[in-house]
Amino acid sequence: MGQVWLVTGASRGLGHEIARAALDAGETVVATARSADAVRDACGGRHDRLHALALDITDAEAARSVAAETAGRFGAIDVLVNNAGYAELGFFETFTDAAVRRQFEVNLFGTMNVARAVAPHMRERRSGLTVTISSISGLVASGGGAVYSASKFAVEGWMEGFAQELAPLGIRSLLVEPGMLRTDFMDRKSASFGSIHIPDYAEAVAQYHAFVDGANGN
Ligand code: NJP
Repeated sequence: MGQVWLVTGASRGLGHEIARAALDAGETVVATARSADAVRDACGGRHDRLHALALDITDAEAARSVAAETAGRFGAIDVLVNNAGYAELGFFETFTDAAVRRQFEVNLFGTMNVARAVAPHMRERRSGLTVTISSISGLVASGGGAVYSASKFAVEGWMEGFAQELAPLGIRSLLVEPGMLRTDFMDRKSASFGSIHIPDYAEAVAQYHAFVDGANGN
């Protein structure tokens, strides 16, 4: 059975690749995304050690239930890959307040929901590894990435502190700060863009969109 991994955002992109690599290494993987079918399809159907579950990370109760089901069924959660996230791309003033809050709801509070659901199971066994996918944008911000960076800076601060609280209880933590990866991240399937038109930013925003379109898929 290997170790038991719980991966969020495993229907596509980095989460899917991590889930796949863990399966290939002989681990048992509970792979989640908002649709369990999407996870299963991405992994090419059924697999003995793959358990696909639906989890929208903004739903704290669902996160608790996925963690309980995983620990109940397999006796442990050895590795949590807290990966699910997306980007609100564009200039700060072009975002509604609701869009900014949605960014934090998923990237920060959603990621916290999953960690809060899993930590008790790891504490009970005095063992575990939490891997949190942050971003280079959690360390350095640039125009067009203000809102996304704000959410990932928050993830960095939270996780740097939480890691120290977990360490004495035998739980290791890893914060990952990737640069640009060739996933759906910059695609309109995943990313959202500021919706408010502000003439002062129009030219810069057009240049930024051209940059995103060029980077998408590369
Ligand atoms: O993105 P993408 P990545 N609840 O769009 C899921 C960070 N990062 O793999 O439900 C649950 O291909 C979504 O699932 P679905 C980035 O911030 C990336 O690149 O089917 N799941 C899908 O599986 C993120 O933290 C780059 O829509 C939710 C997955 O998340 C991580 O890497 C650079 C969800 C997104 O797959 C993985 O992103 C960087 C929700 N509410 C950091 N919302 C980069 N790619 O360049 C979304 O610095 N998902």
